[in-house]
Amino acid sequence: MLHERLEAYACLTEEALGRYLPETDCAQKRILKAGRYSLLGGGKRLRPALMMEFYRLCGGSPEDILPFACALEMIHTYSLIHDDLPCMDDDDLRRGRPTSHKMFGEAMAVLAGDMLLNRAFELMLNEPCPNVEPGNAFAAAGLIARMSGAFGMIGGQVLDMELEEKRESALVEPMIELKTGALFVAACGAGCQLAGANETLKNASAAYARAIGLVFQLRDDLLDLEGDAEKLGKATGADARQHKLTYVSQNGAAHTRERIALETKIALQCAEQFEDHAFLCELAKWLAQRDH
Ligand code: GRG
Repeated sequence: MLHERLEAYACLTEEALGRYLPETDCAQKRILKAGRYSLLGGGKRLRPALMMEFYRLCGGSPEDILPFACALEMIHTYSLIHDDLPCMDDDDLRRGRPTSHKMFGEAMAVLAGDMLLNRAFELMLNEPCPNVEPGNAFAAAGLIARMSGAFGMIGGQVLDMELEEKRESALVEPMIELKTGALFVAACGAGCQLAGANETLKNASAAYARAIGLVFQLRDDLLDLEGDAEKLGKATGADARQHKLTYVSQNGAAHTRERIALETKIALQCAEQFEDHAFLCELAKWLAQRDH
């Protein structure tokens, strides 16, 4: 059931992403080509799936909120393009293909990321969502904006840079919570908010998101250590090569697995606050042992 529903959400998302960023015959078409290359080039589409699932659990039909689900995927994709740049992680491969700057050059990759970020906000503001109350749409866009910025994903990237300089192990968990966790909080929280869910459900979704965000990143760290580069679509061993301070380098693989198990248990408890929680539970368990 998990993989069928993930696939259904991914299909909905991909069809809409193609529509929301069409190839257009204009003088500046190179930027659209670069944006589409990264946006439509694979990816698990986890954040849109989470947003649509929480919206469904709170009483809505997933396709009602495609502009928001696609906006979040655009923000996620922009962060990956920028994260791969020579001035950041300097990676050659992403989702099994050359990174944006390898394909289009560094300047165009910076612009492609910026363009996707702007298009995301344009979608949330301009694309009609007739079954969503405007107040809920504003609040969801506000949450997504905050979780993408200095108190969310970008803040996490800054902590990651601070970590490289200061090597303060106390920064590792806050860095993960922001850099990786914040977009999961945005996905789950926006799904609930767009449906007008009550505070109890919104809090449960935030706690679930926090737990799976940690599980996701710890699993990512383990995969970098011992995963299969072909399945992952990117090189492994980067953290060790760059002497990065990560949860795994700090605590070891065995303790990391124990922490993953603990956070998965927390995620399952949070999921149980929703009536039809099978997908959320299966997703949390899969994230704890994924191989890509
Ligand atoms: C603004 C210059 C500038 C940079 C932004 C914020 C940022 C740089 C980077 C953060 C991006 C990042 C690598 C976050 C870590 C989370 C992570 C492991 C993302 C990969 O997510 P998946 O596995 O990717 O869901 P797919 O390819 O499946 O979509």
